[in-house]
Amino acid sequence: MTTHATTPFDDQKPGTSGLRKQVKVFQQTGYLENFVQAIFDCVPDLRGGTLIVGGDGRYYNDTAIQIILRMAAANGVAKVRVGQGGLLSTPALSNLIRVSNAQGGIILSASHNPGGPNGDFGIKFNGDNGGSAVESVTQAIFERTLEIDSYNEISADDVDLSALGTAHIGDMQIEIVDPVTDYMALMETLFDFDKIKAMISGGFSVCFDGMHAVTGPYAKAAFIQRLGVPAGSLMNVEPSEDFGGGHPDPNPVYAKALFNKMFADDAPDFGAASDGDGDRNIVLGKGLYVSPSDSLAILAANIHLAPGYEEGIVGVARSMPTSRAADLVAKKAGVDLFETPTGWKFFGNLLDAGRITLCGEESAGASSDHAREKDGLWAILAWLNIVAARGMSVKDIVRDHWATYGRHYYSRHDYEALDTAKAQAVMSALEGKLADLPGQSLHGETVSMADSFAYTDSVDGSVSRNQGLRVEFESGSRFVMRLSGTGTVGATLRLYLEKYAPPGEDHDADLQETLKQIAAIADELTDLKAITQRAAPSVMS
Ligand code: VG1
Ligand code: CO
Repeated sequence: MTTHATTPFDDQKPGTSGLRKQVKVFQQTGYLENFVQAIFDCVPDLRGGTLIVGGDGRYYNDTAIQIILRMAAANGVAKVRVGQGGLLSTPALSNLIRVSNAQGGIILSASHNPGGPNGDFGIKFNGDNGGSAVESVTQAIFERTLEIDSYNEISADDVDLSALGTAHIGDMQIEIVDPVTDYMALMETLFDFDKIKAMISGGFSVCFDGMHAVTGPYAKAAFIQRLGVPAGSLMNVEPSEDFGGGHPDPNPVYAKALFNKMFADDAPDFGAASDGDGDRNIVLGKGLYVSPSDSLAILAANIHLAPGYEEGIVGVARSMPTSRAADLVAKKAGVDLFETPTGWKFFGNLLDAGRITLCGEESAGASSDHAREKDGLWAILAWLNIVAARGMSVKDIVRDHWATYGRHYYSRHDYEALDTAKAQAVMSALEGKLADLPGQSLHGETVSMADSFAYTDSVDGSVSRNQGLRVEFESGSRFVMRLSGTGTVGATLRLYLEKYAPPGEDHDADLQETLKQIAAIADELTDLKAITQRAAPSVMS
């Protein structure tokens, strides 16, 4: 074993989803190693234990895995299970931790951020429950990165990850596993594949966009091999190091090809896409995009139609900025609704404690107690199972949901790559006004509540503050503003807009038009456009 020097870095506080930086930053001597050594130092159970490693296949995935393998061997890990070709989707890795009784896993991904030598890279540690490490662990890892000045590594040749099998570095065993098998076995226990298959062979057409990212192999196994979807119905299902030069974020801008297809005259019955690491999903019907917040609510209202959820749900959780559509479903079902800060890690404790069955975020992530990560393909299969069980189109299911519960018009406006100081100035402008807002009337809307969201974990009692600014109105409308924790260039400001139309009211109005007034109030209170010098958001989803 050799010990190498590493320079501690003081700027690598991980964000919502692990440490994400530009590839160039990760390529600095000792940078990745610093973070990885901090993981081994802070999670002593890994010594003598099992570790799962894999990533979304982006540029630097292979290099990083070889480094991690040599460091794992030097730090006394007994066994590493790694996905063939270095690939593992985030939900599949989460599952593999659980089925392997591993002590943790390292996910190499920057999710929806672009890849390639000039793109982004990321690393995240998940604990033995399969979920993102809790804040106390991520904080300990971060603090450790600031103090260590060396890391351990065994010198060894690169391990061939291209074929299934076993290898060794020192005393450590490396098992190269198929990334798809265990995941598909889990899906088989949850959904009625035969029913979905019968619907597809009856002429129901499906289109899936893998965005050149990690879900390609999973989609081929599920859609082509298991469900009989024609191969030509799948787009971009070969993973590539730079995601085909694209941005693997399934939104109307970056998944434009899919959107165009689903809004064309000859649109398939069902369209879906997943992001870089396979944890997010979007679902579209003919001429309709299902808002992720609505998707969570509709899953909550219908998931009992899938065999794995026959007994119904025990509770639902959503991130704070996610629309309150799911709240109404939980209320009607008589189960608890939890509102957590943005970022999947906050769902873990609730899932482990058996308090919730489903959880989701407005950013196109949903999942259930089958995993401890959001799970893109799971959500897509859940939708297909529901469509098959109800015998209704996606559009009719959505419209029926609105007719029953009302519609939450909802949109997120992202202002990307802002000057950090300006983005902070916008947040401060609003924060300074919060206390005086209640009771004020703005453009005919009266403020009922305004605060900086703080969350108390009902399982372990931990408190997370400053999780976004929210302004609610008596009409039931609201807006939320927060800074992204996953961007790597400057700052990204997210403005979340929501307006509720109860059952019986118009549910067909233009989305952005409906939300215009709330957006204008947000702008007026923050001077957003004047401070950032941006006339319009970078992305509206
Ligand atoms: C974004 C989303 C958040 C999600 C996070 C990680 O975070 O808003 O809902 O949990 O990405 O998703 P932020 O801090 O940039 O708003 V993923 O698919 O990148 O694991
Ligand atoms: Co992701």
